[in-house]
Amino acid sequence: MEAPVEETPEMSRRAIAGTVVAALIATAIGIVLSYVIHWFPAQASTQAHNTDRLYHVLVIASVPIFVLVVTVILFSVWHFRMKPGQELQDGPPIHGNTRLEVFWTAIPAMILLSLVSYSFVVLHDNEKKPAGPEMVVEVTGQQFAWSYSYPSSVTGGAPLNTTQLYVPENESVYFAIHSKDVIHAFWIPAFRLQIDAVPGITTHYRATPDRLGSYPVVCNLLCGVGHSLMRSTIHVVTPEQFQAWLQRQTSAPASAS
Ligand SMILES: [Cu+2]
Repeated sequence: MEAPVEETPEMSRRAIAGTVVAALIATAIGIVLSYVIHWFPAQASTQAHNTDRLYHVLVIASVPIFVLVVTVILFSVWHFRMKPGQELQDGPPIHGNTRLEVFWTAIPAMILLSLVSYSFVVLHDNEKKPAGPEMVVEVTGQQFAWSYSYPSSVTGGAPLNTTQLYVPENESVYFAIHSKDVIHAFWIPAFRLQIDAVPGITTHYRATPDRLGSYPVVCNLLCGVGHSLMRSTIHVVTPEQFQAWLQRQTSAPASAS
């Protein structure tokens, strides 16, 4: 049988140093990957910027913690593995370490508390009523389509019922969301916003579109056989284009679909 190799302090130090370097490299790779790969669709609202910033803060906080935990586990498995000749030996009887336990409870608690506070601030900001004007759009989910209604405060005349969703850039939109049958979820991925459409109650969220273009609107709650087809498009246009669109819809209601 092979004799157990006694480890010198020098070997131990070298093993720890190598592990620390590997952990730092893994952390850097994790954080860089979260930036270089575009994981999400375009950001088309101020809320999307806030939400994605929060996501990046969470990633930057989580990657080092994940790497630390995995590194300690892998290092312990490898460094303290059973060596030939130790088959019948038991580990040292350790009952605890109060200082270490206080430390590893207090630090994660502080990290969690700060992340929770920051998340709260972001969500609160996203839901805040803007100082400027706000436009209301009524959204109705029904198996298996979305329809929209622009109240007279927007049209200046009779409410406009349509299956098209146009909103002007840089103006806050208050989506009041209803359902006629079952629970749906009104999701605009490019805005990073989603809320359930629930029969009997009105839910809402606000968004300030800040990027021109057309983006998918998706029902994100299984609502029946046609759920996967329950999609629509939101068009973010300039205020002038929005007014022109409104004019076309209200003057020729027959073509409003
Ligand atoms: Cu659905």
